[in-house]
Amino acid sequence: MAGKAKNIEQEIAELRQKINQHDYSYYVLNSPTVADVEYDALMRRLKDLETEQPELITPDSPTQRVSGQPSEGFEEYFHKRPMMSLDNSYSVEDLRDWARRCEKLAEGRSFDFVAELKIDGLSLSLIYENGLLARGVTRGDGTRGEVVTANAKTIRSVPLRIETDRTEEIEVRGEVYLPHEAFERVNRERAEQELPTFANPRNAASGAMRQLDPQAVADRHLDIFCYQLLFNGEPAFATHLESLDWMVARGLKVNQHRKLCRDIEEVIEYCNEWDTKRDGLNYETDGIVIKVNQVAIQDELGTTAKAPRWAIAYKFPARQASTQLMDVIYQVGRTGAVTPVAVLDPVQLAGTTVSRASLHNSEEMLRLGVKRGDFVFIEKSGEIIPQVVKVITERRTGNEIDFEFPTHCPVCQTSLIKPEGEAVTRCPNLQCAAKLRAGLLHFSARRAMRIEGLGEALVDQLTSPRTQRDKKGDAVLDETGSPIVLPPLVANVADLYLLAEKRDDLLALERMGGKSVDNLLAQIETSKEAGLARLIYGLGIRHVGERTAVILANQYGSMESLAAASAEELANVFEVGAVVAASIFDWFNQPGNQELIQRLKSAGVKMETAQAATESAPKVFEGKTFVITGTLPTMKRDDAKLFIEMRGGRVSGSVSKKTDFVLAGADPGSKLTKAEELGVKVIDEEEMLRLGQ
Ligand code: 1X8
Repeated sequence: MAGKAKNIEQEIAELRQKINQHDYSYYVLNSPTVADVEYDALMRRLKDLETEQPELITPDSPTQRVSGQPSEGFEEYFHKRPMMSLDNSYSVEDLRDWARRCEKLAEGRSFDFVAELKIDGLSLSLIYENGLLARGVTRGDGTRGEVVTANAKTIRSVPLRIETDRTEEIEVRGEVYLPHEAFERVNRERAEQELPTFANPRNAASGAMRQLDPQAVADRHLDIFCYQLLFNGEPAFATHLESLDWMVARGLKVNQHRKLCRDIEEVIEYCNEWDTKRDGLNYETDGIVIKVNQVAIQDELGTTAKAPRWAIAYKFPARQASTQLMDVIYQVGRTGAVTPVAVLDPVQLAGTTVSRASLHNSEEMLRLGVKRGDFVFIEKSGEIIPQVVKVITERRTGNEIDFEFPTHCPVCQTSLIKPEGEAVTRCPNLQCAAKLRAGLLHFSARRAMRIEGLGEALVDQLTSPRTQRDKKGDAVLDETGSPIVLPPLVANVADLYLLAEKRDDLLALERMGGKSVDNLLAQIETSKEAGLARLIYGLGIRHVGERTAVILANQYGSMESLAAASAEELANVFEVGAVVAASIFDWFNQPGNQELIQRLKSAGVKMETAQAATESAPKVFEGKTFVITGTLPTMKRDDAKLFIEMRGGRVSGSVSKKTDFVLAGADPGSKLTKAEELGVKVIDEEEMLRLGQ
């Protein structure tokens, strides 16, 4: 028995080492060394062993990155050395002045500057005790921060242990940020769930760090760049560059862009270089941080109450502009959400003319306090659409007029609703034309049915009433002399599939030549094969994003079974919660939606997945319990589980006398041993597939 325990300990140690190595390659070096499936298998094996022997779990085990229950609040922590902010400079003259002050205070001793990118995120202090990550602390007010260790651990580039013989407390400070693609994903998902979107990556990152649920933080995919190293609260080495090198060597993530500069002119050159180069990065940088490299000189220069004198932030020229807010229009989205959009006096900003900016929702309008006629600052950062960031109250004349957020839908005049505690105002009318337009655009989007010829201008025409015209293009009049008005060509997504019969009507639309019509009709035809997941997503059911759509398609195999599912059944689907389940159930039970599905089906839109055949498979595993262990040769564990469940079987996590089959792959865990001890039948993937025929 002692021998076995020793083996498990050793295997656990090896697994952790491998996983840490892969994490480092992937998250710090950005160069993966292993396929996802292999990585998942290592992680699963480690989790299995740790479940079996929980006493072997250590706080630095890779399984502990997302652990613990949501907490009630954060503890306070006093920083050993204040976490100061930096003084800002906005011109090269500011920089030269600063350099002169440094030289004066250095009293003739020579020193260098180090220039690094200033990351637009939030500061975090990581405290290691005996090499182990003991605490993650926010900056707070600079003196006192909040302990957010569980959240810090979800950042995959943060090592949970540093290899070192040092016995002092090691403190690493850095900037937590959200890469652009993570930011865009977070906002896309929030929009889908109708939560307010974040104005910029910094807000999204700091919002995440203050979450009480570590799982929610992990989902946001934060990252960090480390920039300062302290041993027992004191600068670690004689120069800043040595600190950076030490951190790099210990596997901490340090931004690769930095420059040792002999004088301030070199620094200025570097600042100018990055003002344009910054667009190519996948994270936001808002300037350059310049530090005196030699710690002895830093000490000589000292600090003011707020900031060190030995460092300064050069801020890139703001991509901000001021302009006048002429009006606010209210756009109604696919789900009926009403979004206020500022109409601006057009202004040049970072190379484009901006005439619209988002105001997000009614609460944001209140926060900004905008009035019609106000001069406002607008800002554009990275790829993000322009935002109104501030009202210039100094420029008010007294003639500005308050906005009243509409009480009725600007398109269909239905009374709007704003549920208590939600930021979003919504039009509840199911037939609202604005929703139809937005719904058609969503249905045809690239991620859904991919009908690319169906742009906004065309959707507007397709959903508007038309005037009947004769061959010459003149309006046809009725006997009273009024033009004859025809109903819109498209009243729902199923009508798109009738357009092939209405070529002439399409040709009569503006900017629709024979070629555009042919292209459009070809794309509509092809979209029939988009597949069940894209179709489910394209229907625009509230809370059903792309990922949920894929899960539902895999689980149900056909639109018919999905439409027949009860809310309770839906809520039991892996990763589909009660709110999402209720929303799906409601959608299928709203008047007209079942009919819509029938019409899509008659039009020939594909409504089954490839595996749907298995849906009708005989329930050959009825009443049988399976346990899966190890890595299967071709199937993912979830797929094998689905295969079994679709045939009426059940998959359990642990082997007992009641288990009928253990499905074993490569590197099976202790479950296989247990099965053999209990005499449970062990099968491989091939045999399972055969039995399931
Ligand atoms: C803040 C930041 C620093 C650095 C980068 N980004 C920041 N936001 C850096 O040193 N490379 S230093 C700093 C601070 O001291 N408040």
